[in-house]
Amino acid sequence: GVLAVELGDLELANPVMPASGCFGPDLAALTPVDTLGAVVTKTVFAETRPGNRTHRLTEVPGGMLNSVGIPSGGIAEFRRTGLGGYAGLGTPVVVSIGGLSAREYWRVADELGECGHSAIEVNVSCPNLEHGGATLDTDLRAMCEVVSGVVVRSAAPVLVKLSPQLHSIAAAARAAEDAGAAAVTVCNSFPGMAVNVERRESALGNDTGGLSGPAVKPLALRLVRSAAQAVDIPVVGCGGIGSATDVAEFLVAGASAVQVGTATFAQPGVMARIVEELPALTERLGVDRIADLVGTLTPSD
Ligand code: RRO
Repeated sequence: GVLAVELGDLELANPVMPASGCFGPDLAALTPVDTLGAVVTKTVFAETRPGNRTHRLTEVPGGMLNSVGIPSGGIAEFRRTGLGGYAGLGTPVVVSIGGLSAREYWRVADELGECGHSAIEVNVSCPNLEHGGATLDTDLRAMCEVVSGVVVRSAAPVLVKLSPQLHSIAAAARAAEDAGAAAVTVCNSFPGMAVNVERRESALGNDTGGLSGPAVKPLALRLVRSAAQAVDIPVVGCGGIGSATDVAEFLVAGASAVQVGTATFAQPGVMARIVEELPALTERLGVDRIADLVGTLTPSD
């Protein structure tokens, strides 16, 4: 079809999927999920985790801050509940996995086994989970160890979700490619915070959080461009996407597919609407297939 895209061996009916953590089974029940290119689960850990204290979300101008802290029921429950409730929705499922050490990531991959999922997305970039003061992907050797270990354990393609605040997104994307990643997702939320001046407190229970939404879109676009120029594997764009035009911008900048996160909080139907609007936009932009837009950015006159 006009909207079909490829992420390596993974074929998607269209380029639109939710960002990890932004689309639980509850929202899925209210949405025509089979219209999406894929669904992406909340990051799954090996064991149960409670997540951070409350005040996990706060609105800021142009976006949202979160300090959710990856509550997880653990991989055993995730399997028991049919991919955490995402199985059987008629849409490819991408399972986001996390850990505090390489062994933990590998255990999740081992126990996931072949569970009917279409891909794994390795989360090496949660801003609310610091591996010794930074996200895991700031240490490219540690990241590669994690990713290559997941790749050998997975029959399904492995995506790697990267941070926005790296010294070089190009170097990190190349490292993920060398470790066997089928695609990189660029990018996770940006480190941020909001201050309540009356109370002399952070607006978030955990003090700092991850910034997402329209405020980060130009930053994410640039990172997508840099990553796409650096690697031969596809890039999945993520950061402030809320319309069909935004999707086209990310594809032109070099993304082969996109993730929608923050926009789904205010507009649960936003992804379905974007998918509906994409054929007309594709036609208006003068290409036969939406995939023909990927990486077509030219220098302005
Ligand atoms: O759960 C979270 O706090 C969280 C995660 Br795992 C992530 O990868 N990105 C984010 O903004 N929040």
